[in-house]
Amino acid sequence: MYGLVNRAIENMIRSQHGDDTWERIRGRAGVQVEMFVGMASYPDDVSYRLVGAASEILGRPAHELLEAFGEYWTLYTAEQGYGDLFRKSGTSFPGFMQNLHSLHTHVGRLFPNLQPPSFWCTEVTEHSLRLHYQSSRPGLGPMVIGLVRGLGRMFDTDVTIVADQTREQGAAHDQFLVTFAPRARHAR
Ligand code: 1MF
Repeated sequence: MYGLVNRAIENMIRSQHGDDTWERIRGRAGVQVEMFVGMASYPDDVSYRLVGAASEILGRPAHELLEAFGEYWTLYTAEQGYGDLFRKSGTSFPGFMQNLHSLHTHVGRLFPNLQPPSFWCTEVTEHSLRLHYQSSRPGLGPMVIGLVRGLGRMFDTDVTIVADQTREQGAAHDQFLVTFAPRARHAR
């Protein structure tokens, strides 16, 4: 995975738990790299080991950390110069969701080592949709829940997301039921 992902993991841990905890997690994960380069490719294993070690040291299940990381990723990348990418990919939450695939096609054209997952939507109504997620990487469904929640925050939209079918349970790919409503503005 691109170093940008590992850098985001590192930043999240450093900002929430401090530098010492990060060093312990990095050590437990057996990661020798002291500074991740955003545009360099690292084996996926590095990211999985970091999440596993963080889970042990922080005493939180990996799925919880992945979910938190998904939410962090949307904020982090928007802040790290990918804000334009987000703005070009949609002006509303449901619009963005339906553009996730073209966003990855676009990023994949710029960065040839990207192994982007596929996202597509079915059963779209005014307030709900079914999100399909297919990835070459196992176990990252919880991260998608966080990513979608992060997008909800970005678009001031209340979002509920529930995993409906999962690869762990034998489905061909993960599916989520997403309901959403623009957040009511406070009158004043
Ligand atoms: O293969 C990869 O390295 C990879 C890295 C990040 C593939 C996908 C992603 C993004 N994706 C992470 C979960 C992957 C799960 C999986 O593989 O099954 C999050 C996708 C996403 C979902 C909802 C909303 C927003 C999302 O991401 C937006 C995004 C996607 C990619 C980038 C930035 C924002 C990106 C940009 C530059 C990259 C790598 C990824 O590489 C760099 C970095 C710095 C300099 C040059 C290239």
